[in-house]
Amino acid sequence: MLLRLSSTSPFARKARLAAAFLGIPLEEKMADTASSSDSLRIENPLGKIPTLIADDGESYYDSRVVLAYLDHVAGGGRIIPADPKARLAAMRLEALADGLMDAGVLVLYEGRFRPEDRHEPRWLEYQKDKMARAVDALEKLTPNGADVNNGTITLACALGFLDFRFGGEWRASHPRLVAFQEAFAAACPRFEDTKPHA
Ligand SMILES: N[C@@H](CCC(=O)N[C@@H](CS)C(=O)NCC(=O)O)C(=O)O
Repeated sequence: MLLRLSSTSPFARKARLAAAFLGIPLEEKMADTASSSDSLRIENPLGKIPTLIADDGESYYDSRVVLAYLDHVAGGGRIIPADPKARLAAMRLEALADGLMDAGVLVLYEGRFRPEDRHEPRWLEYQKDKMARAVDALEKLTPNGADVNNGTITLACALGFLDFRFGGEWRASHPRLVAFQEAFAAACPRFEDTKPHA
């Protein structure tokens, strides 16, 4: 199985952590999302990472589908809870943490794709408000970092992304999330060595 990724993508980190937790070996190949000649755009028409190419050549994306596929390969019910209520809670946690990362990525892309004098402050504030509301809601949810599932994997990656790209400001006023991240790091292999770096 081949994972297309970058060393900084928090969504790709989800796939790396899920595979490590499940004991599934993944070959990794860096992708250049900006390059029209990268085969990523054939493997995934959206040109996004992560994209997983299974041994039979089938491509899986986005990160939620990749996690579901890896869980299936591992026999099912390992990182996607089998119990319907627990599954819905984990899926919602994943959706919230994914949304936090989506908003953060949009903030970053404003800087990457538009010259500074054309940044739209209202748009940036709109996205940053989403991020702030999501972090506050996540703190209230008090997720258990020792319980590794699709929701907690995504939350751990979202917090790592905030550390890397937004200076870890969330830490000062969200002690339960700090405790969550520590518990998750102890429970899930490769949390340290998949930390994003430039
Ligand atoms: N919903 C997607 C989001 C993935 C995503 O936004 N990946 C970014 C890198 S962090 C990307 O591929 N950006 C390139 C682009 O949008 O063209 C997922 O969960 O996999």
